[in-house]
Amino acid sequence: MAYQTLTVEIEDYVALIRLNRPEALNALNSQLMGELAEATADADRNEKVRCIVLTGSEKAFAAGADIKEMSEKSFVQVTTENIFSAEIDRITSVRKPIIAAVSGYALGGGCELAMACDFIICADTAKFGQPEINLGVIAGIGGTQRLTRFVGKSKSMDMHLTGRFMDAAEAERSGLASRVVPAAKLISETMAIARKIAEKSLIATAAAKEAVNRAYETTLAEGILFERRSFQALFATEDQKEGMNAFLEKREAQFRDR
Ligand code: CO8
Repeated sequence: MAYQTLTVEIEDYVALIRLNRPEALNALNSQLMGELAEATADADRNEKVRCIVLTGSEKAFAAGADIKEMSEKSFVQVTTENIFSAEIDRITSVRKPIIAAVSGYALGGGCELAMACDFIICADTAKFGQPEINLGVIAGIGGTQRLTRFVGKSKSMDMHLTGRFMDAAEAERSGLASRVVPAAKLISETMAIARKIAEKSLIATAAAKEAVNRAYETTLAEGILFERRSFQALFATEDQKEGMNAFLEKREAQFRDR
């Protein structure tokens, strides 16, 4: 399918989705969010895709929601349109792992979009921020909740109240990004990580994703029970037998998603 605000390339079972509105530093407008929800759902259905990488340009992952598109909206409009909430929900309901590869600015809705992915690898040039406070508003697609869960209350408050940016080193140190890589290697390194994930059993990666995400939704005891049941259920798959037999036979496992 052809998109106007992003591109999709599929290689080695990894879909690389690039946001592509360079004239606005990949600011998220309704067209981009609609296309992104469609592209991720498409990748989720596509048998040639086992992991997804979402990225932007070297200068910006995304500089936030499109301020031009939003500025004149009324309270009634933003309430009835419920902007971007359906799109973010569609993206977070994708079963396959999604890695955000962040270079340059990930601000406002851009930071929120990166956090809605499963984990973030960033370039040493990355700058994260929730500067909505400077526009007289606050984060609107999960930032106050997700950033707080990533980095804790103190740093999250600091970011949301002052609008300051966090650099790559601080993002890694505080748990927002899982790894920092040199900017020139961001895509190659992230694609290598995605290819590694793509080699695993799709049933197991989806179960791992679901169980980790559960940690944000429930109590420890419920989460542990959920994990235990998922672990036990995986013994009904051929991939569990293949994975364990391959280890014992000292060979590479050949997972077949069964
Ligand atoms: N929206 C629209 N256009 C943008 C945005 C944006 N968020 N960010 C940058 N642009 C445009 C600029 O207007 C400019 O366009 P033009 O050349 O036509 O004037 C072009 O991109 C290049 O930008 P700059 O010239 O400003 O580039 P600089 O390198 O000087 O600065 C910055 C880069 C620091 C990233 C700067 O552009 C900036 O501060 N941008 C805005 C960042 C921001 O405030 N983001 C938060 C937006 S609000 C938000 O995300 C709310 C999320 C929740 C929404 C939920 C919906 C309900």
